[in-house]
Amino acid sequence: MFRNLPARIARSLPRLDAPPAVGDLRVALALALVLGLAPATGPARADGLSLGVTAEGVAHPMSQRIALDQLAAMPQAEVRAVTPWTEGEVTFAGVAFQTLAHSLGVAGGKVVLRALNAYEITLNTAQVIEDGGVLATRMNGKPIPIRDKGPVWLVFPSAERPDLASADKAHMWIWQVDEIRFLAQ
Ligand SMILES: Nc1nc2c(c(=O)[nH]1)N[C@H]1C(S)=C(S)[C@@H](COP(=O)(O)O)O[C@H]1N2
Ligand SMILES: [Mo]
Repeated sequence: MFRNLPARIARSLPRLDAPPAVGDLRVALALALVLGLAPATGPARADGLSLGVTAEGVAHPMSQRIALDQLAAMPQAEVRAVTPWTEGEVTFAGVAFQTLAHSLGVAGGKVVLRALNAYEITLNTAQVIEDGGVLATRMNGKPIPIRDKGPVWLVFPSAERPDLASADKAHMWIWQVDEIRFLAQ
């Protein structure tokens, strides 16, 4: 769907002369501007090059796929992590889960994360935020190949908080994330 993006952006960018009625609308428009996105037109398609983001039950529901380079254009966060799946201490960078949630006007409720391998799990949005979750797209400065659990991996600052990588938190480290769906709060 991104092949036609320039034309689609031109047709679909929010009107800047119309003041947003409510705060929710303002953040939704801000996100749309940051991402430069057109609304999704078809069913989400796993392609490993983009991330599906859906928000239901918010003032302005949305469902669209975000290209990885558009994710990289959003404010980036960095975490240092030690995990059972990596060697030594690694540095992850990407969009903080909190940044994405707040951009959409989502403050709580549940979130469903689905991976390229169809692994799906429902987490508590506030918990992911509190634990410092980051949607990592870079590991030690480099994009993460699918075979190394990329291109998007939900990670946590386990270097400073080893409990975040313990057995009872391991299920939160979803790799090969393909789709994030925020549910009604
Ligand atoms: N994409 C994806 N992420 C995933 C999983 C998975 O099957 N697919 N399993 C989760 C679970 S339940 C755990 S405990 C940890 C560790 O999985 P492992 O023990 O198979 O390495 O990864 C989590 N992230
Ligand atoms: Mo697990």
